Amino acid sequence: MSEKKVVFSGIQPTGTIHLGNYLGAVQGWVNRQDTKDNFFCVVDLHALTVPQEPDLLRQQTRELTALLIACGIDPDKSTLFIQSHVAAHAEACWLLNCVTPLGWLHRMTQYKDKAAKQESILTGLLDYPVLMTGDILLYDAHEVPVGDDQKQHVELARDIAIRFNNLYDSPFFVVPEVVIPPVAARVMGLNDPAVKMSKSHSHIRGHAVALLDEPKEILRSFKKAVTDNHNEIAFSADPERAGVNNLLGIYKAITGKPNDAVEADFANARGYGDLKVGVAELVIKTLAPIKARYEQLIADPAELDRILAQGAAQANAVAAAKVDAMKHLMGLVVPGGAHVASAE
Ligand code: AQP
Repeated sequence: MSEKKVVFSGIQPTGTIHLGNYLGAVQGWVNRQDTKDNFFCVVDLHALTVPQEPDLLRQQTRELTALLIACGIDPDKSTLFIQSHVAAHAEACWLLNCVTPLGWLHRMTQYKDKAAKQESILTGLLDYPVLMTGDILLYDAHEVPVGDDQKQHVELARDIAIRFNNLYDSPFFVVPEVVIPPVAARVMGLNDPAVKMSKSHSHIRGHAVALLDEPKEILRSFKKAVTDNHNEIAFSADPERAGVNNLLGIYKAITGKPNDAVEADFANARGYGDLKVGVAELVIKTLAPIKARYEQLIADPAELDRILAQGAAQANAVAAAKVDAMKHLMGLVVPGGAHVASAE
């Protein structure tokens, strides 16, 4: 058996991923591929928790898969798959619903934020963290690398795992740890540095930098980034200076340099204009090879289908056995279930 720690992480196909998704999540996934046993999932079932246009969702799901590979996810090193291709995810969600107190879900801040923006709140939106818990627990993931915004959901997954173990069989589930990136855990909107950069705000011009944006568009978004009147290029925790802090944080996350080296790179800048152009040029240079590789992949649908089938088969081999064992513990008759009972 592999000694490597198991990692699970997911991303929603709700639009082209942006610099926040890339620096807060995907870049870390890519960098840990050789040292961990990774499951990376395009979580299309999660996307359904708010209304979607069916053809567009299908298209975005394929595009996101291609984009993840273009970013450096290697399907021969990591298991890359679409959530709805592995039926165990929906099944695990139902089973875990039946051990999760409703009050735990009402406390989730992302639910409260998203629900406040919906005219009619779907049950799935409230249940989103339970589906996510199933995603993680099915693979006995030790680590869940996510941006800061998902921390509360992983903590809930831990609580549900412990509750299930206490009710049925300890230690049936591995209790997962959240892994937050040391930098870029929360990339903020360029137009409003008080708000997290988000796919659902991408329609606001200048808010997000999508990974497939044209260089001209990227430069324009950075040039328009909201800053302040202090005219000092330095990291700061002052909310008034969040815009400059965000620009420096993006630069730091890409270069991997410490704070003083980042500030030194801008020591001769004539003002925020130079800072904005400097960060934009670095982002453009970083995204150019990703965009080129993406164009090749998306032009070859048969190869994408092959990769997706391979990922689904690998994920299914793990998840189907785990969900059968869950069913058995909870008192369900698993078809041909002697193998589950005899594995005890
Ligand atoms: N602004 C961000 N900074 C750092 N990390 C971020 N992530 C998202 N936004 C930022 C991380 O990206 C991963 C995938 O996120 P997701 O697509 O599954 O869902 P999300 O967190 O809801 O991302 P968005 O862009 O805000 O999407 P919408 O608008 O559709 O809800 C996660 O690890 C997340 O933490």
